[in-house]
Amino acid sequence: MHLDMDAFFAAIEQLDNPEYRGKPVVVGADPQGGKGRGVVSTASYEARTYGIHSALPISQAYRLCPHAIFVRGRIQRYVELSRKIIEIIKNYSPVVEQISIDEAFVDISGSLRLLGSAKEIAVKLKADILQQTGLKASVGIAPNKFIAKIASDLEKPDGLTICEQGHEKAFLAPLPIRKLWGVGARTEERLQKLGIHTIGDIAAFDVKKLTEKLGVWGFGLWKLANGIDNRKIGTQHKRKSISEERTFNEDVADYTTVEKTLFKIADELSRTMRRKALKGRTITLKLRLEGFDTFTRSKKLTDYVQDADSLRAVVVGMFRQFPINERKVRLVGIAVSQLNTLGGEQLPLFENTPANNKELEKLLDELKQRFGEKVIMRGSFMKKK
Ligand code: TTP
Ligand code: MG
Repeated sequence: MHLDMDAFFAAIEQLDNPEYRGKPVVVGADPQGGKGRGVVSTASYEARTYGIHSALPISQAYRLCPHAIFVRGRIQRYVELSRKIIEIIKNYSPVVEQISIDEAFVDISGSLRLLGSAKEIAVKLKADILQQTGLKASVGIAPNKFIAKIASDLEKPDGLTICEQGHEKAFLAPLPIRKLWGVGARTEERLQKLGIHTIGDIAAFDVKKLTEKLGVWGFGLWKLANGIDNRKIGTQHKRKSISEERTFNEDVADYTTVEKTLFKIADELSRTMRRKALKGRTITLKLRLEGFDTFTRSKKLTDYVQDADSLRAVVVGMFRQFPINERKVRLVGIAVSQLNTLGGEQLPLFENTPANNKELEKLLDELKQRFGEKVIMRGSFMKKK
């Protein structure tokens, strides 16, 4: 079973603010009367009828529907409900693999004798979630993960879609290739040139020819299209990355400002990582330049890191090397991936990492926790009066 909540952030806003119900709600950056610069996190289904969707620039969302209710996210509340939903799911099976804030795979094959058919389980689970949280979920049930995930999306919102064993190929055949994992606009175009429009077209395509055209990846696609996916549902799925980004109010031409912002983000990210006892080995710089061109640069380190100094050094290094050609910067962000929980860490052997720094960061965390964010800050963040 794959379960995915409907318009998750927006549905929670409608839940907590009854006056928003039945209306277009857009969760995301501040639209600032159409001049806002961030993006849409998600939109209620009412707002989607205007063409608003996740990742759309907020200014465009404003243009499409200026009378929508625009709200900033309240991530803590969303996490709280996400946890509650996972707990409810665990009443139906202990094998739950959460894959994002609002979706999870559930292996219900061991629950059938106790709880009834797959469909009965899904109906009860959806009703439980609605009753205990006031939120609606869409569920897909299939013989494997890949099809279950596709199925949960087909009848959204409040959907329940089942693909019976033995019907995998027939179920997939009429669907557009976009539904296949990893097929974006570019691949879609390449496949269409080969006369491929549906998943059924891929399944029927000569596998050798497809592999010639697309490489091993073509073989992967062909297998999925034929309903073959043997991945198990893993319970202790780890979070893959942690990130923070900032959209500037105006495109920034002064790169010192950009670097300072990177410092700030590194500081915050490092604090979050300490709070969650995480460290990471791959550091990614995200850069969006004027005109919305977006780039990422990653670096894999030899050691797992968590401290702000390391994050800063790596991202600023990548930023300085980036062929920016005097273009202005719209957004910067940092992501840390290849995460690991703390303990048993390999300390760098040949680098000079002052133990003092760790102590300092710990102290800063404690101060901020006790006296608030602004009680102490690095000199480089201070504004000249
Ligand atoms: P999704 O499940 O992709 O979207 P959704 O739950 O809002 O809508 P639906 O599933 O009914 O199509 O993502 C879950 C939440 O994650 C979403 O409510 C907000 C957040 N999110 C973002 O912040 N940015 C994004 O680009 C996406 C896709 C999601
Ligand atoms: Mg969802």
